[in-house]
Amino acid sequence: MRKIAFLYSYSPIIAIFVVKIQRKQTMALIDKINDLLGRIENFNATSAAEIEDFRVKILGRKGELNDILEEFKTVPSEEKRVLGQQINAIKTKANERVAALKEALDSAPVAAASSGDLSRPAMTENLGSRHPISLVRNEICDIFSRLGYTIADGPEIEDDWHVFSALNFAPEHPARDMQDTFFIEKHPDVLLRTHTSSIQVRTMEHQKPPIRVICPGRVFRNEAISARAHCIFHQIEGLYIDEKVSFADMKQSLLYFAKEFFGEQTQIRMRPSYFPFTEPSAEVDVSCNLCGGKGCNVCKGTGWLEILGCGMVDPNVLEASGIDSTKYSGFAFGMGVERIAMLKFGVKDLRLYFENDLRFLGQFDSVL
Ligand code: 2NL
Repeated sequence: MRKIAFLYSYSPIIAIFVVKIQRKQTMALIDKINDLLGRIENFNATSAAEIEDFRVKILGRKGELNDILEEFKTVPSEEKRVLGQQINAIKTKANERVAALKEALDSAPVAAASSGDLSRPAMTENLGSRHPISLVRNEICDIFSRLGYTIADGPEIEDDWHVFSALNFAPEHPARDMQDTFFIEKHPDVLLRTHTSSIQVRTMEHQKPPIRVICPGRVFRNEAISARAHCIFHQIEGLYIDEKVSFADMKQSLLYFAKEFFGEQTQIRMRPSYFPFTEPSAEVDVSCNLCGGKGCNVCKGTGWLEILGCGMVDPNVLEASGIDSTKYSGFAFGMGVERIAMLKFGVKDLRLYFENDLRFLGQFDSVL
């Protein structure tokens, strides 16, 4: 170019020629600038890799913008100002476009995922939380594990023997009625267990004392669904059989459980009750830890909350499962997990446990 300038200073004809060539070069550069501007404005990308390719191709060291700057050096000085401004504007536009596309991509990781882009930022994981019924069941099982109980499991579809007959239910007991129990295909010997005692019967049939088992599980009763009742719910039962197991052993074990679960200040009281499978039987209440025993709307002014039923295993039940009732004695207890979880968490309507509303379920994991 210096050579041309040199010639140009010597010959007016050559000078006109040179000016014409320069004009043509400038026009070509203006076309290039406009073309690049159009491509920057229309550029779109669905992946970070595409954006980076675009950035290198336009703004990189060997990119199109540097080519244009190289050509810009030959532009006559009177046109440099306007063209220079345009080139600067392109650079800004290109940088802005890259930033805007990156931003859009970061805020739409799902779209990036569907494009299979491995360089996309990780999507935030929703970790979920444990169900309140599982939390309470696990804590109750843990407490009894510390007393030497092992966890036992059994079938949800049962027969009459393991749910009723072995447990000393009279042949005409109302629990056996179709109104209360779900029978499968109306068969009198295929039914859904109404309590987890059937697991304990199976344990007694297969194990010799000493027996210490805790039996958590789902149970089924033919009941209308309401705030206080459901046809499917969760129970935990426990059984302890050995020589010379006494009512006092039961009382101390259940007091230990109440203090571990509800707090050291908790007291218990026992009221006489009746179950076909235990004699004597009792209901256990814990002191209300909301009002400290003074009486509030949760304990309905009594200062006490009912949490479980228990009793000394009826000798008929031991004998039915092949255990010598003259040598061994034992106690058993049962509680509803939904009810305990309602007391622990202040849940007012049992149906919430079954609706799987994430706003409800997300509240419990950190509590225990
Ligand atoms: C309650 C009361 C109870 C039992 C369950 C039991 C099991 C066997 C033998 C004797 Cl194999 N008893 N279980 C005993 C007393 C009470 O449950 O209110 N449950 C929700």
